[in-house]
Amino acid sequence: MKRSALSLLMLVTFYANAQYVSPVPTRQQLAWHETEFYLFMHFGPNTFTDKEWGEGKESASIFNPESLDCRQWCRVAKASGAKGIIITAKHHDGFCLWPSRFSTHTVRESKWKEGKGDVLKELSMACKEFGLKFGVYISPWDRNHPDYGTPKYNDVFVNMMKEIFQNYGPVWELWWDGANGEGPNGKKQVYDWRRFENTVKQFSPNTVVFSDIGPNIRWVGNENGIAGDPNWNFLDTAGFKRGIGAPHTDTLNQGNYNGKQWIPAECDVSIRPGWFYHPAEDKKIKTPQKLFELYLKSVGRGANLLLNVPPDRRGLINEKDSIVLADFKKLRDANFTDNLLKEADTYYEFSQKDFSQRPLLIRGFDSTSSAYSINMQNFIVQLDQPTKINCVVLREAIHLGQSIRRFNVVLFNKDKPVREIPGTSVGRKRILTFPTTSITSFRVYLEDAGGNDNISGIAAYLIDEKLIEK
Ligand code: FUL
Repeated sequence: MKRSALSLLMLVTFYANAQYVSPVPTRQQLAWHETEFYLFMHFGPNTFTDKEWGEGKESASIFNPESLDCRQWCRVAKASGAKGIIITAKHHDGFCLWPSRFSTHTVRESKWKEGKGDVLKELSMACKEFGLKFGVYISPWDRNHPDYGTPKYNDVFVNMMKEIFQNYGPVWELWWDGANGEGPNGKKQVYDWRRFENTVKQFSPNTVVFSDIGPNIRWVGNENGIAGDPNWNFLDTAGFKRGIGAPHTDTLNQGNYNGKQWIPAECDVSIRPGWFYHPAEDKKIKTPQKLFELYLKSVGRGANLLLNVPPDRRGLINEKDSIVLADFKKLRDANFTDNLLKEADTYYEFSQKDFSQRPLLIRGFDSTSSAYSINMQNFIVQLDQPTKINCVVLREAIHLGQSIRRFNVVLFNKDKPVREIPGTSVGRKRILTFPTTSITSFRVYLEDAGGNDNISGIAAYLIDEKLIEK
C-alpha cells in the first residue's frame, strides 16, 4: 500500500474511533442487567425418556410429574439468590408445557393431572408469589408439529407466543433457541423472524428477547458459562442470522468493540452435563466452587449467568442440586459481603495532595445505584491501614453506555507500587482477582475512554484463596 493511502486509512480509522458514540441500553435491558443471575429449567418429555433432544414422536402420556411443585422450584431459586426462572415451555420435540390451542402434543394430552395440568400457569403464579421474574424458552424448531416446514407454522408460532403473553404474562425474558432442524415432513422451516419480533413488540413490549443475535440479549457463543475478556455490550447484527449464519462464536463471546447496537451477553450453562434431568448424572453435578468460578467468568465480566437446574421426574428440583445451589449462595455471600473499602476514601488523582478536600465518591459498591455515576478519570483509593486484598470490583454506569476501553489498577504499599492489574472492558460489573496483596492504597487508571469514564462503584475483598485461579 502506498504511504499516502496508508496515512489516509489511519486517519479514517482514527476518525471512526474518535467519532464512536456508545449505544445505550433500553430501560428493559438496564433492568435485565441488574438481574445478574437466574435459573434455567429444562423440563418435558425428555425428562422421562432420558433424552436431550426428543424426536417429537414420544407419546404425550409419558409426561407425568406426579409431585410437581413449582413453589418448591421457586423456594430453591430464592435460596440460591437467583432473580428469576426461565422454563422450556416448548423444546425441539414440540411438547407444550401449557395446553396450547395450536398443538395436539401438550400437557392436555398427557396423563399428568388427567390432562388438566398447566406448568406455565403454576410456574408463572409461583414466580409472582415469590417475587421472581418469569421467563419463557420457546424453541422455534418443532419436531412434532404437522405444519412445521410450511408457512402455516409461522402462524402457529406467533399464536403460541400470543397465548403465552396473554395467559401467563408478564414474560420478562423470551428465549429463542437457534437450533433449526427438520420437522416431521423432513423440511426445515423458513422462520418469519420479523413477524415474530413484531409479535413481541405488540403483545409484550417490555419483554427482553434472547437469541444468537438479540434483538435485546445475545448468546455468549458457548454453553460453558464463560463470557469473553473483553466483553463489549455491543453487537453488529446487519447481515447475520440466527442459528447457522450467526456471527462467529468469538464475536458473540466478546461483542463488537465498536458495535452499533446494545446487545449484551447472557451465559447459559447447566449445573449437570446435560440440559435435561438424567438420573445417571446425579453424581456429575458441578460443585459450588465450580459455580463460583463461572460466576467470576460471567457476571464478573459484565454478563449475566443463566444456570440450568433441571427438575427431575417427580417434578421437583433434586435435593442434590438444591444443596449445591444453597452452598453456591453461601460462597457468594461469604466472599462478597465484607467490602474492605467501606471506610476508605476515594479521590480524584489531581486532588491527592489535598486531603482536606472532601473525598469524592464511593464507599460502598452496591450502595451506589446504577443510576448514579461520576465522570471520573484516574482516581485513588486510600485505606486507613495496611489491608490484604485479592479482589477488586469495578462497576461502570452503563445507563450512559460502555466507554471504558482499557484500565489499570495499581496497588500500592506505602508509596511503592506492588502489583498492576491491567484490563479492558468493565461494563456492569468487573470482578478482578489476583494473589493476595497487602496494600495501603490503589489507583485506578481509566484509559482510552474519550473522557467518558463513568465508574459508578468500586469495592475490594479478601476472598478465599482457594477460589482464585492460580
Ligand atoms: C440448545 C438446545 O439445542 C439445547 O437442547 C438446549 O436447550 C440449549 C440451551 O440450547 O440450542
